[in-house]
Amino acid sequence: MKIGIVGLPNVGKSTIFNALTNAGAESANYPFCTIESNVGVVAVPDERLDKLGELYKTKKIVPTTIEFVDIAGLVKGASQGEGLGNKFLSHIREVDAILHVLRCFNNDDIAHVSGTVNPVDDLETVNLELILADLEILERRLEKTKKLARNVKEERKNLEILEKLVSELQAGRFPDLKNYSKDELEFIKSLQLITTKPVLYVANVGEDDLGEDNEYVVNLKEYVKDPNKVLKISAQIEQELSQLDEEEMALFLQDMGIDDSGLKRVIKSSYDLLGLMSFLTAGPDECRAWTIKKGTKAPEAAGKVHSDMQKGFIRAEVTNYEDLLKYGSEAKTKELGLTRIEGKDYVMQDNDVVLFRFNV
Ligand SMILES: Nc1nc2c(ncn2[C@@H]2O[C@H](COP(=O)(O)OP(=O)(O)OP(=O)(O)O)[C@@H](O)[C@H]2O)c(=O)[nH]1
Ligand SMILES: [Mg+2]
Repeated sequence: MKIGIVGLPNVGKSTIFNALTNAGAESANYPFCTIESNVGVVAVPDERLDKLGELYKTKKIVPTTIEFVDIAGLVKGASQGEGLGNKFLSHIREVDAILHVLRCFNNDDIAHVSGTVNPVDDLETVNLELILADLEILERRLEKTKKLARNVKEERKNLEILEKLVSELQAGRFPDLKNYSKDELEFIKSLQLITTKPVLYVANVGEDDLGEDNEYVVNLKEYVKDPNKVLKISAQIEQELSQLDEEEMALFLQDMGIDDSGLKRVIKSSYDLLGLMSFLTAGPDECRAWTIKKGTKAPEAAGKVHSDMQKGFIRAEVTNYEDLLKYGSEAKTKELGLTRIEGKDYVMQDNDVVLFRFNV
């Protein structure tokens, strides 16, 4: 999974990126500090893997990973070349989801490009630039497709979709994906439009504002409407947290009255937003987590592990992680009838520890 970070300059994108990835990207108190994009990969923290590792005396633990891409700041008029322009958006065309960072902290020492802190205005500014950048791409594609559509039937369908997308963007809003069929969505995905990707708005608040929502966050949540799409984080605190070991982190979080680090919350929200889950494989050689879409059936999940396992899929032997932990071994859960044999129509569930049987 890949996640791209967007926002105005100097709002804390690189600070959050660093806190999440420990990648040490440059972050400083001036706009356009980031010019070239930064890429960092993080392991998705999963305590189940550590527990399984102990149980199986595993040689290797392999968490699933997420890649974050931190890019330059967008400003009003970027599509006309203002600031650093918008060409750098190409670095996030391939991502699965967008983190849109909004400044929700007061600090006179940190310059705001428009002079006042107003996350709703900022959100509209950046979203408009994303819309304009996608329109640029669509208009070029539209020209090409119009020519092709004269002879190719398939392209006539695409032309219709392109026109519908353009009209939504021209009206100043992100395309509503509910209005498109599954086939149409497939084509839309291939266009790599930023405005059709799921977005998580990150409210970057001051260190004292993690408890109750400050006025900026209240306004932002009201504007965005769906509270699940707004995640409150203090970039500065996350930066400090990322320097601590696990024990110190737990104490620090307790002191601050928060449950989880920003990384864990970003990951959890992104999984929810994208409809993802992970299943586990476990054994003495390796304990590993695998990311799949919710609703994935066993053979397709097996294909994540190895394409042969999907091709030659016979069955899945599934044990619930909690059961495995409680009874201490697969032999015991088998004896108790808690390890189930599932066929090709089985839909993978949370906490499944799986052994795929296959034949090639
Ligand atoms: N007080 C405070 N300062 C912050 C916070 N987050 C970021 N900053 C500061 O704001 C400045 C800009 O942060 P960056 O992370 O470089 O911002 P950016 O969005 O990557 O900026 P560009 O790369 O220029 O687009 C730095 O001096 C940070 O230390 C925060 O939560 N609180
Ligand atoms: Mg930056």
